[in-house]
Amino acid sequence: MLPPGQQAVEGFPRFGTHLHHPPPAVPAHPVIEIGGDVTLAVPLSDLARMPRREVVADLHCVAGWSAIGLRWEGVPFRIFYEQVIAPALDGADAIGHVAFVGLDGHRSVAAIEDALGDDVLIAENLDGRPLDGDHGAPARLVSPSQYGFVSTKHLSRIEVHSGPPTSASRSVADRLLEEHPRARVWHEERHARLPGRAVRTIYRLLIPPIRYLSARGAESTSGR
Ligand SMILES: Nc1nc2c(c(=O)[nH]1)N[C@H]1C(S)=C(S)[C@@H](COP(=O)(O)O)O[C@H]1N2
Ligand SMILES: [Mo]
Repeated sequence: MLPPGQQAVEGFPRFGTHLHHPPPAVPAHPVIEIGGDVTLAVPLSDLARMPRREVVADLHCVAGWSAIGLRWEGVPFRIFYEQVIAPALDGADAIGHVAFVGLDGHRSVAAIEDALGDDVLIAENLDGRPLDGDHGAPARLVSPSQYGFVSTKHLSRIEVHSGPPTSASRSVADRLLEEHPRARVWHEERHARLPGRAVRTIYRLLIPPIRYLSARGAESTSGR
């Protein structure tokens, strides 16, 4: 069963706000920087020593397509938070939000209760293979209960904040299309200021052109 307003797609297309831009180059020694209320640099190779798990889940883009049955493997974000981030916090302020930033500048924000959900992973493998450039090499966030824009690919920076996240976008269009702060797929929380149902039709029309542009910027067009 799919969340309201979603349609299954064949395979797993590369899709994103990057449109035709090729995937960013993977650094020789990738690091996840931690910023906001703590400053740390965690080599990605450290993940190999942490508890890991597999999550089989669908990925739901806010535009209305869903890729079915993806098998992700990596470190649960909750474990990463508890073992790496929390010990470095001074404990004075409760963390309310987490921002996930990619090598290409993509930035998503999740409430701490959503980021610490059971199914949220820092994934390094998809369907038994290391992530390719299309789907977020060398590591990406996967938060299957939230719309795809939360699942930042090419993860390079995580920020933890006690205060509310600041939004730079101030134009009328930006405010109208402001992302929902929870973005839960089963609640159809597509946008902060518009009911989810209201944007279904217009988004559906945007799927083919975005998919076409994203595939043109892709490293491989082989799909899964
Ligand atoms: N770094 C980065 N992560 C990103 C995006 C992006 O443009 N850049 N797009 C997001 C959106 S809108 C969606 S739906 C999913 C799509 O994941 P896929 O390209 O692996 O299909 O990635 C998300 N993560
Ligand atoms: Mo998306």
